[in-house]
Amino acid sequence: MRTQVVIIGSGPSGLLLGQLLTGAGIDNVILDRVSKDYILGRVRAGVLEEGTVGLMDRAKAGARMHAEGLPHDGFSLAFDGRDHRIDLYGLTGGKRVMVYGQTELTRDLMEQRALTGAPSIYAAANVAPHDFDGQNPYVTYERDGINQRIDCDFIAGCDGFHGISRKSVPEKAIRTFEKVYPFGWLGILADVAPVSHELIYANHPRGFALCSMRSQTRSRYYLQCALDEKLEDWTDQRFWDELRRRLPAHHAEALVTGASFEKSIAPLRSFVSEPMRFGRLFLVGDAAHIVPPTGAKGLNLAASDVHYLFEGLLEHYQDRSNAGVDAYSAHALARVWKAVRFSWWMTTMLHRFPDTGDFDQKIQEAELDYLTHSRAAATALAENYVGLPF
Ligand code: FAS
Ligand code: PHB
Repeated sequence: MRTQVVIIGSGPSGLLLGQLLTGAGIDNVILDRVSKDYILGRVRAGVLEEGTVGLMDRAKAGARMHAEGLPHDGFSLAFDGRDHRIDLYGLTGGKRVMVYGQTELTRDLMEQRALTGAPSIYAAANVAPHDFDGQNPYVTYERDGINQRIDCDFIAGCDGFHGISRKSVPEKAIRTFEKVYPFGWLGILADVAPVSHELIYANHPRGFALCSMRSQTRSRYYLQCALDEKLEDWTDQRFWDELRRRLPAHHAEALVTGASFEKSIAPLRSFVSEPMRFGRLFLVGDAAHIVPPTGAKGLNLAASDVHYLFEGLLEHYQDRSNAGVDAYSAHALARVWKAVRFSWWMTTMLHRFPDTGDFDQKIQEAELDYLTHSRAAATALAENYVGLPF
């Protein structure tokens, strides 16, 4: 088989890139090692920046997002028993975010791709990129016990943090930066009305809590937890009791509880690998970088990587220019590092660290006090949260 671009990974990065390429008449094949259902069974992000919304529209996959997604003009910081609203819309001259689950975004992209007939191969084992430092790269994989090969012009490594693409790059050619946080997030999904119409990020002496949602009838909550916590130790009742303790009283009293249907613990890390291009292999999304979800940046960074790579590939095929693909890594990393900084800053400001001393605690309090009393400080937070320009 031969195609123009092989995309390894059928998560948001791979599917969004695939849709944009197909729409531009650039042939591509998506490979994933798991099934569609497995991918749709993962519960992850919930907040989309306007840039991501725009790319979904350009990929002709935005209809349900606009119909069912929830535009949000602000969110609240909760600490010392009170709420402090960050007016995203007012502070950024009319920008907002869209609350719409990654699972649904992925489903929409899968459905649109199926309509185009562009090939996606699931349950592809032992996927491996080859000869990407030359002019004739190719990808091999195994399906139903038969070894396959796809020759191509370019390979997009959209295979996430644990994927094969970054691991296929010679160690001396790549530099990584990492910070692992000493806690995780215990998240649940429950079909109960959200405690508030907007998100609440709570800083509490017992630990961070986040109140989010997927719709007016489906809530998504998170609690900061120790890394050695076990899911089986967290009954729904224990979760709800702990969440109430970490919220201001009026929210704790209003909290609607019920049976959870998803419960998971995710570790938090900041990770960046440089560069993001190796000859004809490009790393995209989580394959190249990871952020703690506190800033709601993971999925949105994947989208901006896709934007830069798609524009570069479009230029290569339509204008016979390699300027875009040559600039991909520098362009993507410039935006990645600003989002990594913002996600680190939000995480550091809102979580309790095991070694948080009195001085660190006073700095956290001063940061929150400054944010809620200075328009300039709140504007800086708001412009990062809605997403810096592509
Ligand atoms: P993904 O990891 O989504 O997709 C990679 C795909 O590649 C997968 O389908 C995988 O099966 C496939 N793959 C991997 N190895 C392969 C191989 N060798 N061969 C073939 N295929 C292979 N972001 C937020 O903004 N907010 C959040 O709240 C949030 N919560 C998260 C919770 C968890 C537990 C995790 C892991 C991430 C979370 N994220 C969050 C970040 C997340 O949303 C990612 O940014 C997003 O999934 C990135 O999409 P992709 O780059 O497509 O990678
Ligand atoms: C979510 O709804 O899953 C979500 C929202 C905002 C975040 C992280 C996760 O910062």
